[in-house]
This record gives sequence, structure tokens and C-alpha cells, in this order.
Amino acid sequence: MQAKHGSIMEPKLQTSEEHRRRGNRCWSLCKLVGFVFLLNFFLYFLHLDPRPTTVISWLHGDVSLEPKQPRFEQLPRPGDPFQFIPCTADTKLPDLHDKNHKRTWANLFDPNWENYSWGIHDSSRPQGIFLCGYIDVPFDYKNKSEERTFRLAVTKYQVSGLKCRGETVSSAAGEKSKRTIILEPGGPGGSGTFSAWKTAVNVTQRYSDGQFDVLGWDPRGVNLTLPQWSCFPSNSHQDRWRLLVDRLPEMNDSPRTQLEEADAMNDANFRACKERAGDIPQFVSTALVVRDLDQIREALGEDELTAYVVSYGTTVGQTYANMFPGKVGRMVLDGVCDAMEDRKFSGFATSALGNITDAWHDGVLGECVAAGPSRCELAKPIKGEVVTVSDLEKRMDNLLASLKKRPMAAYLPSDGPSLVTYTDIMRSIFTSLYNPTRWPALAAALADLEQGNTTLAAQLVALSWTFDPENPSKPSVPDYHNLMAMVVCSDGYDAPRSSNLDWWVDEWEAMYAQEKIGSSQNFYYSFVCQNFLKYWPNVAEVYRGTFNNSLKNPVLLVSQTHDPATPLHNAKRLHSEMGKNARLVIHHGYGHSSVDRSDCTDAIARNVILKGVFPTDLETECYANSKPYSEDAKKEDLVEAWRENIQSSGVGIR
Ligand SMILES: *[C@@H]1O[C@H](CO)[C@@H](O)[C@H](O)[C@H]1NC(C)=O
Ligand SMILES: *[C@@H]1O[C@H](CO)[C@@H](O)[C@H](O)[C@H]1NC(C)=O
Ligand SMILES: *[C@@H]1O[C@H](CO)[C@@H](O)[C@H](O)[C@H]1NC(C)=O
Ligand SMILES: *[C@@H]1O[C@H](CO)[C@@H](O)[C@H](O)[C@H]1NC(C)=O
Ligand SMILES: *[C@@H]1O[C@H](CO)[C@@H](O)[C@H](O)[C@H]1NC(C)=O
Ligand SMILES: *[C@@H]1O[C@H](CO)[C@@H](O)[C@H](O)[C@H]1NC(C)=O
Ligand SMILES: CC(=O)N[C@H]1CO[C@H](CO)[C@@H](O)[C@@H]1O
Repeated sequence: MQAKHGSIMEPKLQTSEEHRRRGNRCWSLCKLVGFVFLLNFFLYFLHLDPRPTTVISWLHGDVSLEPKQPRFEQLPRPGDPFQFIPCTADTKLPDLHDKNHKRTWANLFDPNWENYSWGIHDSSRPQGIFLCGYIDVPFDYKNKSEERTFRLAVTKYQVSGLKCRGETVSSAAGEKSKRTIILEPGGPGGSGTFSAWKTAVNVTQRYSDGQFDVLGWDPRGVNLTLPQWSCFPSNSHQDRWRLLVDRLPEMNDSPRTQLEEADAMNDANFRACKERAGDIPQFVSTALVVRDLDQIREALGEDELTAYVVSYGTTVGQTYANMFPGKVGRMVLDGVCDAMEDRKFSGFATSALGNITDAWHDGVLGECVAAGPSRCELAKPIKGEVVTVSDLEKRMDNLLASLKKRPMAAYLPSDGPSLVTYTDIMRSIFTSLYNPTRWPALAAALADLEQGNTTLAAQLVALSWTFDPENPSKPSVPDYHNLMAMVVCSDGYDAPRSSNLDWWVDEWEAMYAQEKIGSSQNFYYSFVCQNFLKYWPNVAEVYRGTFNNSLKNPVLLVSQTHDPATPLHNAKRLHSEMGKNARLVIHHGYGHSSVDRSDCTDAIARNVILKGVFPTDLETECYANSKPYSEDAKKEDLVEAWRENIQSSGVGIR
């Protein structure tokens, strides 16, 4: 097991100009307080000593008494369970073995406000600030003799900003909001702190008119939370391993031979995790994450949970709602999983299959033809003939079949020799289905490949590697692929299964017959679990109750019609069990979760989070604001858009 610290701080969100504005606000506020104070002195003085020179010297004194810098309150506040301090580039969680961790952490407080990260400035309200903190939770809530703890990294965007020292005028500054929107970005393996940095300013505006704080945490085994581990010594080892394993079963004339190899590799992979992480993977199941979430709610001092959870986060959300029905406040579950599926051995993999094809066919190809050649490269007429969806589908089948037979050579100035393989392109297509902003790039790359130009495809594929040649010594980050496997395998640890590989070959064949784009990739997510119990037989806790408990408040389910990961029928199944304890928004749009924005969906979610008002109808239909491929884009921008999308979506099959 290795303990490595990453920096908590994201790049500054804000220009120094904006810093200064906020600084000046506090500064002028402090000046005002100081001035009133001094005015009293001044009047007092006039009585005692009317000599003007003295008065002037006191007024000069006024100026020099004023702080040269705005001075914000010292943090952490005593008794704060999260020990929140303003995040700076130096805030790193204290080591788990540090007996004086609170003092170590408090010493990281930096009085220089220019090092803080402020949110967007809005003249009508104080400027928000990013605060960093942590909370310790037990490995196992049910085993009192288990003394180990996780130290969960927490990042909060506090909309009221910070209090100035001695400030009495605006007492709301620096106070927490009435409710806090807690984020769970999914995965499993998605980083909530990262999500808070990326989305909190947007989330509080979108769902609470900027009124509620937003908090993200890194669940067990994720990103900055301690202990950290990785099954690989470095990012380059992780990439090398992926190169070895990255062959889909259909690549081999005998899928069975491919699965034999994959099974041996999964075994080797988990063996490495066991050596490096020990028994920790027994303590990362969803039920434990749910208990952690309740600790966070409790530590916030809020009676009810307010949350915006996405994808696998909805598994956490629905499990939370049924483990803590009396604590359900205002919860929005976006991109709905069906946690019941996860109790089946390959449930995690199979539920989305039908809709992956729809997303590819109706979405990437169909919307391309609808948008036309000026916006989608694949729609360019061939030999003067207008492109139809069925032509396009045939062309893509041919391209994929040809790549399956033989990869295409490529060259990138940055990497030297490159290759575009069938597996690379299948992965690129599948992951693109998650967000239509990637489709113009995908379409351009596929169109170029058809013409024999591999450059753009190679550029996009290269973005998926974790090794950074510019920064070769960059340490290994906790690898979310393995964390995801550990959570999925824990949640379904007791599902009936066969250890006979023939059973798995049949399983794969049935999936592949149903669907060609995502089935093999999804299949591998379940197949790894074949080797899980060999290394971690004692999963600490799972939730095996039903999902029909009576909740204090209903939850809002938001589910998409063309979601490649969490299909609408998941949400409908869950809704049929939850009944009046849930409301469903059927969001007509592309991509995974409501990335394809809809003002209608947003308004409903805002009513829930800001006002606690739920739709009266059990089901509501909403439509995305716009269609994919709606903007013209240059090729260079396409690569950039792809990179940004990879970085901002972070991780996750779901
Ligand atoms: C904080 O600010 C000071 C002064 O501007 C600077 O010297 C220091 O490097 C900053 N620290 C961080 C962590 O940015
Ligand atoms: C409880 O924790 C202790 C200490 O790690 C361990 O020895 C014991 O096996 C655990 N008991 C159960 C039931 O998991
Ligand atoms: C971990 O979180 C930090 C910020 O909290 C972020 O900068 C970094 O990208 C995250 N890393 C991963 C692998 O999610
Ligand atoms: C949030 O971000 C989305 C796109 O990322 C944007 O369309 C929307 O306007 C933003 N909302 C707010 C309130 O900032
Ligand atoms: C291939 O595509 C790249 C990037 O899209 C472009 O810069 C290059 O000119 C193309 N090469 C040929 C031979 O058309
Ligand atoms: C929940 O569903 C189960 C069957 O799945 C049923 O036995 C139980 O009575 C239901 N509970 C509630 C509160 O409706
Ligand atoms: C939009 C769409 O075609 N959705 C399909 C998703 O998959 C289910 C079956 O798994 C179909 O019933 C839906 O029509």
C-alpha cells in the first residue's frame, strides 16, 4: 500500500482582478467599521483637545491603523467537524498516522487571501469561496474492534464567502447556508472534490439561485481520500498494462481463447491490488459509502439530506434513501441506476445494452445526417450523393470490420509511431455516447479514417493515456478502474455465479448478439468479479433491503431516453418499486445524465432543491434545449473540446 498526496487545489478559478474586487469589499467594510470607531474617538477628542493638528494626526493614525490587506477570519473555526480552511495550493490532508492531525491541518491556514480560490463575483451577494476540510469515518461501522479509519477529503463552495476580522455589519458572511447541496459524481471512482471544483459555482446557480453551499467528497478509495493506494507503481505501468489487456473478445477468432487470457490477467491484476492495498477493498461497498454520506450530513448539522447525485451516485442516493428514509430531504438523482441490478452477477453490465445502439444509431449517426455536412463531417456527400442514415450505418460497419482485420498506421509528432485499432475506436465511440459535445470530433475522426487519414483519430485516442511524457515522474493516481471493480464486485459479491469459463463465454455471446458497440466493454466490467472473492472474501457490509420504504420526502429521478449507461427502463423499474416516494422526469435528450441541457428539467430540479416543491405528476416529460452538432467547429477546436470533456467528466462507466 502506498500513501501519496495529491494537491487539493485546482487551478485558480478567478483572475487577480476579481480577487482584488472581493478584497476591496472586505477592505472597505473593515474601513467602515474602523471609521465609525474612530469617529467616536474623534468627537471625544474634540471635547478634550480641540487643537486641529492633533485631530489631523489622529486622522492620519486612522489610515495607518487600517489593515493594509483585507483580513479575513482565522480558520478553522473551533469545533468545526470538517476543520474547514480556505483551499490553497498547499492544502494537503494530514497523514492518517499523524496524532496531531488537527494541529497540522490548522497550521496550513494561510492568512494571505490572495492565495484563496474565490467563486464568481456577483455584486448582489457576497463572493463565494472554496473551503477544504476532511472528516474521519470508520472502516467498518458494525465492527467495533476494527479501529482503522478513512480520512475523507471534502471540498465545500461556501456561497457567503468569508467573514472579515471583527466584522459585525454583514453577519451572514462566512456562515454556512441553510442547506448544503452534496454532490456524488458517480463512477464508482468519481472524485467529489474534483466535481465541486469543476461544477459547484454552476450547481448552486442552477439549482438554488446561488443560495446553497455545495459540497463534494472523495469516497473511500477515491482520489485524495486516505488511505490512498494504486495497484500500479506509476502511470506508465498502468498504461502498459492496459495495452496488454485492451483486446475485446470479438477480436479473437475464438472468444474463449480471449476470455482465458483476460481471466488470467484479471487474476494478476487483483493479486497486485491485494499486495498493494491489503484488505481495504473489503470496505468500499455502496452501503459503507452511504453511511459516510450520512456522517457528512450529520456533521453539517442538517436534519435532512440535500443532494444532487449522478450516475453511480444515484445508486448511493437510492440506497441512502432506503437506509435512512427519515433523513431524505431534497434529493435529485440524475442518470438513474437500478441498484437491484447490481445484486445480479452481470447486472451492472447488461441493463444498458438496448439503448447503446439507439444512442449510436439515432444520435451520433442520425443527428449527424439531420445536422448536415456543414456541421458533421460524416454527412458530406459522397460522389455527389446525399448521405442517408442507413448508408452511413453501412459505411461505419465496413470501417469497423476493416479495423478489426487490421489496425491503421498513424504518426503523431508528439508520440512517434501510432496505431489506430478496432478497440481504440470502439472505446472512443462508446465513451462519446456519454456526451454529445464530443460527437463533432468523433464524426470528423471517423470520416478521416474512411479516407485513410489517421491523424485526428490517433490524436483523440492518445488523450486516453494517463502517462504524461512531459511529466514522466508524475506519480500514480488511485486507479479508478480497479476501485470501480472493487465496488461493483462487493455489491454483487453473493450473486449466484459459475466459475466455469464456458458459462462466461455464453454470457458474452448473448450480450454481443444483442449489441455490438458497448457489450464487450461492459462485459469486462462484470467479468473481473470472477476473481474478486479469491482475494477479498469478507465484504464488510451490503444493503439487501428493498427500495420501497416510506420516505420523509420523495426523491426526484431524472432519466434520459438515449442514455448509453443508465437507460430509462432502470429508472422506470426503480420508480415502480418506489411508487409515490419518487417522481420521474423523462428527459428526452442524448448523453449520460442530463448533460444535454433542458430548461424544463432544470426548473423542476431547482424547485425541488431550492423550495422543496415536487412535481404533482408521477411522471413529467422534458426535452433538451438543442440538438447535437448545433455549432460549427474547426478541427483543432474539436481535439480541444474532446480533451476538455475527458477532463471535466473525470471518470466513469456510469
Ligand atoms: C501565498 O502568497 C504569498 C504572497 O503573495 C506567496 O509568497 C506564497 O507563495 C503564496 N502561497 C501559495 C501556496 O500560493
Ligand atoms: C472485526 O475487526 C477485527 C480487527 O480488524 C477483525 O480481527 C475481526 O475479524 C473483525 N470481525 C468481523 C466480524 O469482521
Ligand atoms: C483529485 O482532486 C483534485 C481536486 O480536488 C483534482 O485536481 C484532481 O484532478 C483529482 N484527481 C482525480 C484523479 O480525480
Ligand atoms: C452551467 O453550465 C452550463 C453548461 O456547462 C451552462 O449552459 C449554464 O448556463 C450554466 N449555468 C449557470 C447558472 O451558470
Ligand atoms: C489528415 O488530417 C490532419 C488533421 O485532421 C490534417 O492536418 C492533414 O492535412 C490531413 N492529411 C492529409 C494528407 O490530408
Ligand atoms: C416492499 O416490497 C416488498 C416486496 O418486494 C413487500 O413485501 C413489502 O411489504 C413492501 N414494503 C412496503 C413498505 O411497501
Ligand atoms: C429511446 C429508446 O429507443 N429506448 C430503448 C431503450 O431500450 C429499451 C429496451 O431495453 C427499449 O424499450 C427502449 O425503446
